[in-house]
Amino acid sequence: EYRGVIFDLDGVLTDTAHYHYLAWKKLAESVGASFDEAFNEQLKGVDRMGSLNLILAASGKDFSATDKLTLADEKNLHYQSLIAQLSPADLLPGAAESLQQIRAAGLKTALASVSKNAQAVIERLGIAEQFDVVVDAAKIKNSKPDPEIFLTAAAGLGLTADECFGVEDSIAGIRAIKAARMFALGIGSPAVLTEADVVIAGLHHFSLQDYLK
Ligand code: B16
Ligand code: MG
Repeated sequence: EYRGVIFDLDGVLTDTAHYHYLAWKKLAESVGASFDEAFNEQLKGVDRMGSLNLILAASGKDFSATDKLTLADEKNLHYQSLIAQLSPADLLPGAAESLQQIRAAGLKTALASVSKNAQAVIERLGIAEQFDVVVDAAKIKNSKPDPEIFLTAAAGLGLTADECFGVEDSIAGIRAIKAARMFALGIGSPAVLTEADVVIAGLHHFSLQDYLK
């Protein structure tokens, strides 16, 4: 029986995935690396330095550790300017209702985001109080697709992995959920999220009773 639901943030509860995309695209172009939507799918759910390393590898040039830190800061400043005006109106359709549905059914909720900006984002969205546990980059060593973030969230809820299921929009995130041996609900396209157990287009299609075991 499920007793907890663990949510990814970017691309699931709000469309910050689009802002990450815009910020990485600008950075990739500035270093002469090619960048498109398909490549961006590989970056979703991957932490800041991990994403930067993938982009720089595609540029074919060498960058020092100092250059990398400067580039990562540049991307983050651009990203932060894009999310400065986030408000509850930026919750994706069905996001608030899904959280309410889960909590009304007596299940717990956790957030599992590798973003260092996660806490600021949920505060601006007005949903920080809707989570029993928030696990972000500061609390884990290994980015998705490693299962650490989902296992840490389950442990924080006081639950075992098989008492939880995860909700994710990224390939790396679905892999992390499956590596944690949890049921994976994908948000997006079944053609992209091939390893998810069930895929829905968005949380406006979320129905808790469909996933209960
Ligand atoms: P930051 P998630 C991830 O968040 C994003 O999907 C990914 O695109 C981003 O690079 C990563 O956070 C790091 O974000 O630069 O803000 O620390 O999907 O796990 O909620
Ligand atoms: Mg995401």
